Amino acid sequence: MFPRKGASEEEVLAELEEKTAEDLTFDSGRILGSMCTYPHPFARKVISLYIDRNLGDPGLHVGSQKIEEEAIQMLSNLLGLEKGYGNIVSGGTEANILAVRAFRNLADVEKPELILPRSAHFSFLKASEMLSVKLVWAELKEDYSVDVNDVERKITDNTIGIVGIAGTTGLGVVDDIPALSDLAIDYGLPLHVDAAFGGFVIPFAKELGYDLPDFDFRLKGVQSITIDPHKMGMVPIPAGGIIFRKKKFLEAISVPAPYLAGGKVWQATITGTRPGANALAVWAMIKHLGFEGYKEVVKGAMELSRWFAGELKKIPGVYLIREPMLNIVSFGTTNLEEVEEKLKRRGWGISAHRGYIRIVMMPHVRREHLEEFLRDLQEIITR
Ligand code: 0PR
Repeated sequence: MFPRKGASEEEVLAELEEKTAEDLTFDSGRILGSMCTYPHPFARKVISLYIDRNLGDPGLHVGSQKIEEEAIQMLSNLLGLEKGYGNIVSGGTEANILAVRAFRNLADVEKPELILPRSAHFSFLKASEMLSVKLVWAELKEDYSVDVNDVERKITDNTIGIVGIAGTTGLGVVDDIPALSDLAIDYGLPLHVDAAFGGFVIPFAKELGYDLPDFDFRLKGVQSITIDPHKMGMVPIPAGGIIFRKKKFLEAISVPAPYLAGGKVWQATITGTRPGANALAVWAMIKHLGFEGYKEVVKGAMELSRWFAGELKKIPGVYLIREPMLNIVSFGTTNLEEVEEKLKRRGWGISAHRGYIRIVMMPHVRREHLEEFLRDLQEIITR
């Protein structure tokens, strides 16, 4: 019911506290299966300072728009591009939809088809439905990366583009993007890389010496990349990123918004009115942590995941789905569904995929949390 009379702030806050008591919180250490984390305090500060900025009307907030642009350039640089074109958006879903939209709008085919790995995120189902693009699924190999030969077999005259994933949702697998890039060039098709998760991990992990495939604009077939600051970038939700190699992709999805304060403005994002504060927080976090700062975060997360994978292997009845490539460790157990149920009942926020449990070493996950989790797991399994 919409209340006729308002309540005091104290009353409302008390009710909120009571109702959210059911929520799991990141700082409790119980959330182990999420790709989100407790936002960095500095990002929170920036958000609260600039909460009123609207990038949907950049003529009003000219400075903020320039900052968004700088954030896009810094992300482009991270991804091996001197100048990129894109936006800070609401998340990986919007970014992926925008990439498919650009590919479709630029392709001159009647029945557009997109080839993507079986491991692709469900956001592509939304893109498919909204944009009337048929999804053509490519099979995975034994190591759960996409079978590039199968991708090639599935190319037709109706193909508008190819998707590769740099950090799959379930297992954190990085596809063979170099081979996909070569294929894309051979067939004159654009390649989109979904690095929603991996974008803020792989560049740092590579410098730390982890052996991971190239995945970004350094590969000439890659035309667009999704990279989400609200995952490993530690920026508050919503903050996704879409970067295109060329201006034509952004132009292909831009519509005119003629009456705004800035005069005739072109808008490519799905959302109209959209948070400037989050784009500013992306910029501020990159400036504040720098490459070295993010590298430290990734170092901790990668080391923790290697240690955790090793510990899991010691528990009889528990097996890894594959050796982790990034900071995601997924494992199966005997009586998996029962184990999942019992873990959840003990208050663990885990992500139960079909056939395995996914643990994501986000910055809020610490070794002591995982030790407690391992004890619970062992207890449940040996009972
Ligand atoms: N691409 C990939 C590879 C993803 O893993 C995800 C989200 C997306 C795109 C879509 O991103 P948005 O959710 O930002 O639109 N992957 C997470 C997942 O499905 C999303 C998530 C995050 C789920 C936090 C749960 C959670 O607690 O696991």
